[in-house]
Amino acid sequence: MKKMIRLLSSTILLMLIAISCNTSSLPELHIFIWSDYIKPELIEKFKEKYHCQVIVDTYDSNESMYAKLKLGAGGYDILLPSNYFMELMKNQGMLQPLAREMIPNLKNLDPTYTGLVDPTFLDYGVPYNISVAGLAYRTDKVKDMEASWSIFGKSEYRGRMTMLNDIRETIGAALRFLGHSVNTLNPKEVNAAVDLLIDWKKNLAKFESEQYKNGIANAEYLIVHGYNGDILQVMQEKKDIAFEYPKEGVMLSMDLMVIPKDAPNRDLAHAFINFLLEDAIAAENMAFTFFLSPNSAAYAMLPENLRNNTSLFPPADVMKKVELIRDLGEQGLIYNKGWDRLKSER
Ligand code: SPD
Repeated sequence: MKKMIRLLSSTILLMLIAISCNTSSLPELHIFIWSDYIKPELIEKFKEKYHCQVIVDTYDSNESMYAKLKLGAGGYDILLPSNYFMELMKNQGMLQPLAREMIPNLKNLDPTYTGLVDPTFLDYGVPYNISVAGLAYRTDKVKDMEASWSIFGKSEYRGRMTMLNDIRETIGAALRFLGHSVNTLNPKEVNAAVDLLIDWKKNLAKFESEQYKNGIANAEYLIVHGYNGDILQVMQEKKDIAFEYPKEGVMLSMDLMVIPKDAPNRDLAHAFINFLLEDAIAAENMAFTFFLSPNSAAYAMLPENLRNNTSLFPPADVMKKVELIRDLGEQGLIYNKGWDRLKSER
């Protein structure tokens, strides 16, 4: 019996080595992307179609992705910064221009959304998803919900609420509440927003951008500031959760697929971008991530419940009050300083 087990284990070991030898000769695509942001089966489809390996690393904020790259992490072929980080990275020479002729599916993009950014932007990045952050709450526990950023000022929910660990989104929420632009460069306005957040912080469990999904699913948190697609993902499993766009207005950001300057596999990176822009692939991905991919050709392929979903496609009255978060250059450092002040406050 022992002999049999030993024989079996060495056969398994040999099989594993054979598999790793086979795959190690395949070309590799390294992607660095937000968590829960791509359907895993699509990665498998891409691997089969292009006979390659795909290695996926994830991050939970633009800031952490950027810091990791600045600390020397390299070897990535695809990154997914939001528009305002893409601009910063482009200006710092961290990205390479795209070979548009290698991405014929660019024709599928929806001009309603691509038109939100300067056209020269699209020389370096291809819009992947649009996200709009808002408020999610437990309908079984919160009976007096008001679709207002001021909800975080309510001590009644102390310790059961979270806001995003995202500098521009969170300071932006307070700016909108105070009636200012999310792109203001007026230090007084930014400071007033930070003061307000310091006040709200007393009621928050934490600033967090990933675990809040589980937290609201299991009712550890009752009200969370979250990205619309992330919340919609949770709502598929839990029926006692609703999503609202605060009445004072919301921020929109566009995450774009970009290729770093030193990408080891530029051709495969272009193939990957083109693959994700295929209408059926984009529709399948949207039905998994619940984020809006600005791909007009894909909309008709979405399941009925998503085609008319206002959390996915913000309605006209919300779009009227939406502001795109923009890169503010050096002057934007007032937001980072404000954020440090907020974080250091007890
Ligand atoms: N779970 C991934 C969510 C990513 C959404 N986009 C982030 C935009 C930041 N402003």
